[in-house]
Order: sequence, then C-alpha cells, then structure tokens
Amino acid sequence: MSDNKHEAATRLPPSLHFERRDAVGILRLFRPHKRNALDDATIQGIENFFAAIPDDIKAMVIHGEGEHFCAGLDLSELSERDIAAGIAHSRAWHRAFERIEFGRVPVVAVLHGAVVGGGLELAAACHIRVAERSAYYALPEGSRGIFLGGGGSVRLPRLIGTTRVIDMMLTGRTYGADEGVALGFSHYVVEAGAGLAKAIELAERMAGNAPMTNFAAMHVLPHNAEQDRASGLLMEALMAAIAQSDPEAKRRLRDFLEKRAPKTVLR
Ligand code: 1HE
Repeated sequence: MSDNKHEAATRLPPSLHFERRDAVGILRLFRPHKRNALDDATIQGIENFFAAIPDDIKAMVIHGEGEHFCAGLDLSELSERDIAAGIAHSRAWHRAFERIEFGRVPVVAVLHGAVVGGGLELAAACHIRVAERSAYYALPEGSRGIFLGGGGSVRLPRLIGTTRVIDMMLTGRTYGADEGVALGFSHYVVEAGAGLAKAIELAERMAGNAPMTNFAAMHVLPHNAEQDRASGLLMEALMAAIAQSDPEAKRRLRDFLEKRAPKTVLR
C-alpha cells in the first residue's frame, strides 16, 4: 500500500481510535458520551479505514468504548433529511460495511451493552462476533418510525431468520447474550470485560492463517451461500485449486507431513 493510502487509513475522525497489537489492529468506536452512536463522520471514517488497512495488519477487532458497543444511527442527524439524502445516507452505510465484510482481512466484533439498530448492522458485517454477557440486541427502528438502512435487512435475516427480524422490528423484542449466541447473533459469549482479550486471541489465530485461506473463507463462502449449487461447486473447485497451489499452502502441508505442524485436536 502506498504511504498516502496508509495515511488515509490512520487519519480518523475523533470518534474512531486505531491501535496495533503486532499483526492485529483494533478499531475502537470512541464516542462513549453518545453511546457510540454512528454519525456521518464515523461512517465515512470506517469506510476510509477499511479501504486502506495498513499492509502489516492481518486481522482486525472492532470494539466500543464505554458501557455500550453502539446505540446505532446518530438520531440527531436524521431529522432534516429528504428522500434523496436518505437514500444517499443508507448507501454510504452500505459502502462502509461492505468494505468490512468483503475487505482484505477478517474482522472480529466485541459486543457489550447495547448492540442496537445500526450497531447491530455494523456487528453483522463483521466475520466473527464475541459477546460479553451484558450484550443485548434490538432494532429500535420499529418504534422510531424508521427502517433498517445499514444492510441489516439483508444480513440479519441470514443470521437469525426473517421471521425473528420481523418480530424484533414490529414488537421491539430484545435478545440477551445467551439467547443471541443460540440464535446466531454471536459466535461466542464471555464474561463481562473478557471480550476484547477473546477477540484478540481469535484475531491472532486468523492473522496466522495463509492469506489465501482467509480470502476464500471471507469471499467464497458468502458468495456460495447465495448462488446455485452447480455454480457453488464449480467456484469451490476453482478456489481449492488456487489455494493449494499457493507456496504458503505447500509449505504448511510439508510441515504437517514432516511432523513440524500441530495436530488438529479438540480445544
Ligand atoms: C444518542 C443515541 C443515538 C444515545 N443517536 N444520540 N438507536 C436507538 O434508538 C437507541 C437510542 N439510545 C438508547 O436507547 C440509549 O441511549 C441506550 C440504551 C443506548 C443507552 O442508554 P443510557 O441511559 O446509557 O444513555 P442515554 O442517557 O440515553 O444517552 C446518553 C447520550 O447519548 C444522550 O445525549 P445527551 O446529549 O443528552 O447526553 C443521548 O441522546 C445520546 N444518544 N443514543 C443520538 N442513537 C442506518 S439506519 C440505522 C437505524 C438505527 O440505528 S435506529 C436505532 C437508533
């Protein structure tokens, strides 16, 4: 990556903080006085950041400062928008979250407190979600007279099923962390305060994978879930052949055969 792009990635609005732990980057929502509500500057900052992640970062963690992961859309910016501006706003969220979901590196979200509205849409765009026991999920859009706009109507039904999302929207139903992991909102539940460490551990593991494997998991699996069986199988065969011909894969296979690699055991 050029120095200019790297500059753009690190020049963030005050509502976002970036720090490194070796090959793992941590992007922190940093507006705790507004419960990390997502204003336009933050969404633009997320898009810019994920468009130009520094080359030495191999996996990312997204974390929220304060008592809550994210209170969703900054409602104070909503009132004056007309239809055209509303569409442009939603499309800006789509761009930012697509950068996360279909970017270069896998992303782990650490969820605690409110994970609501656009905060839940942001979490859904990440590849892995670790919830602390305080996390709860809601779609207040229903009671605010608005609709999802950050890709949630597409991503959330794929996580928990369309009828559950309809229930959340229409009745204001909330789910806690334990229900959330059973339904598919999160992959892991940990005790209060343990989410960031767990997310970094997972991110370090992913950062150690062959980049081609991470690419295949992040880009081919969601694609195959949405296309017909024959196209999916063909895509799988192509991706498998590409991945295994990578010198990194060859080295790892040799390591296993020559007994230098760890075995696959229950952990
Ligand atoms: C906000 C926002 C916000 C807090 N936009 N300012 N999201 C919602 O409908 C959720 C709205 N927020 C809440 O229900 C509560 O704030 C929380 C349950 C998340 C946290 O409660 P609490 O008691 O810790 O904080 P608070 O006192 O309600 O809020 C602290 C401040 O943050 C306060 O501002 P202040 O200037 O009076 O101190 C709040 O106004 C402010 N704040 N949440 C703006 N969301 C792409 S479409 C996506 C559509 C949606 O996301 S709709 C869901 C919006």
